[in-house]
Amino acid sequence: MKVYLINMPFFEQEYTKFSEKWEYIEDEYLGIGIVQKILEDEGCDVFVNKHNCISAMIQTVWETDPDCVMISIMQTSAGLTYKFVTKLRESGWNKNIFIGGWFVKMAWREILKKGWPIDYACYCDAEEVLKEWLSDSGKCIAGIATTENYDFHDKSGVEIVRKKNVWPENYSFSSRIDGRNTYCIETSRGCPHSRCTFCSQSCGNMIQNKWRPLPTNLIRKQIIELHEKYGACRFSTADDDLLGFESQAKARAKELHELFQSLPFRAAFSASISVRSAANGEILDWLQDAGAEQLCLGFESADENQLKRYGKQQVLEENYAAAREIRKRQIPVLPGLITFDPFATRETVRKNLNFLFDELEHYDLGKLTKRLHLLTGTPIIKMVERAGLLTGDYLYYDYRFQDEDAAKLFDSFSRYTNKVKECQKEANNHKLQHDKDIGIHHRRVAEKILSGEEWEGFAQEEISKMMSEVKIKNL
Ligand code: B12
Ligand code: SF4
Repeated sequence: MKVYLINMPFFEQEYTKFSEKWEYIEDEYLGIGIVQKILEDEGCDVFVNKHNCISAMIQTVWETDPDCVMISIMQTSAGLTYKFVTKLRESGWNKNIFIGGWFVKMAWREILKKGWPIDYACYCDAEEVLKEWLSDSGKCIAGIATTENYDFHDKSGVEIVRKKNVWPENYSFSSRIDGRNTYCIETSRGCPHSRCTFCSQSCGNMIQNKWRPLPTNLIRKQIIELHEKYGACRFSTADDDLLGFESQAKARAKELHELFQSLPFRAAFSASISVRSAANGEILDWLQDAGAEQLCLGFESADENQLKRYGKQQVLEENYAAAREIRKRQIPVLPGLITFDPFATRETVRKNLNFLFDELEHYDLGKLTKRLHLLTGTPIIKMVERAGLLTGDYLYYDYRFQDEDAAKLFDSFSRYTNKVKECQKEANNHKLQHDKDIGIHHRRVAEKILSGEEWEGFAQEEISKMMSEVKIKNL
């Protein structure tokens, strides 16, 4: 079978806006690489899309004439994919279109009900179903929905998929490209909590028992292979939660420590762990000693009500305890903090920014405008809808702020961000993205805005100071 494989391009992501892009996270896509590897192993001819424009993609589909166009879709590429498949059909192309990825996991019902001109929608991981589909594409397979067998999937598909999920027994390596600084690895799948109201894992988690570790011999194999093939020594784990359930997080940290220590070279890695695990100093010590150089932590809020709204597992005190332990060890951290949501008030924003500035000494510009993104299929959408604040549709939901003051604050932070962004970019060009002397100016302006006083003149002065500091630091 000839397949044209598309990782659908998407609009600008938050990570890359300013200084927040984590050095360890490169835009590497394990999922689509796994799809490619499975297809190739099964003897398919795979053409990987290189365009980021719809007309060029359509032209290439006609030129390569595949039996099937396969597309990986994220929420951020949903609108573009809809346009693409519609236009591809309008151009007269009538062979199979097969879609998958996180947006499909979350929105396959809407996709089929709205009559997207596609043939197959995979709402689980490719390892679980793709081989079976390749051997008989006419079969009804739990995990791959079509318009014809919609009712079966709607009624029992998800449950069957979860029960028959055998990852990591069917673990598949991903196709890779040469020349990265950091390579992604998996050490587990799923999330033991799976209940945050804004997160895809709360509905799209198909992993049995929510979280499953990869045996350490396979992690080791992954690392060694990437080292031998590409010289990789830096790894970024794609796990939602590196350590899993609270009851065994410490044991897993120890196990990973042993594994990294046993490598014939010094490896460094980044990972996401739960706030609860990070509040445990012993766990942090194991990880740091193993080579963890950056941690991603979902604090999400320093406001009790907001934290509850988000359905986080931890309580406020745990956020503070984790911040303390992290600071003590000077571990670079990428804090998840969703400051603005439809129900935020000035007080919510103040608490969140104070937490960021005081507890984490983190002054990243991107954080000032961090707002909740509504992912299709997540529980928080119902809450926003009930409050009459929901706008947009399943392709891209949006919302209004309930509190006028919060709306004004968001507008002021956005305006400040626009004013200062060229200066921040200049700082980034000189590798000053994490420089606290530069960042502190953002803090000052943020505090001025929060105080309700006139801030624009003050911001201008701070920007000028920042500019001269960037120049001086660069001499
Ligand atoms: C690493 C990561 C990133 C990296 C790489 C992104 C990527 N697409 O791989 C970076 C930093 C670039 C990133 C950015 C963003 N991310 Co991100 N990211 C992740 C993370 C933590 C791991 C991704 C991963 O490697 N998973 C493991 C692989 C094996 O799974 P997979 O990619 O889903 O692929 C499997 C299946 O989906 C399926 N599949 C995928 N494509 C196809 C296609 C076909 C035809 C078939 C049959 C099957 C199939 O089979 C694959 C193999 O098992 C996930 C959480 C997670 N656990 O997945 C969030 C996650 C994917 N990210 C998310 C979000 C929201 C974002 C951003 C929008 C954040 C932002 N606001 O800027 C951007 C968008 C960028 C984009 N469009 O890709 C959401 C997606 C929500 C959604 N419903 O679409 C997730 C699920 C987090 C969450 N829990 O909500 N992210
Ligand atoms: S935000 Fe993190 S903890 Fe919450 S459900 Fe998603 S992956 Fe799990």
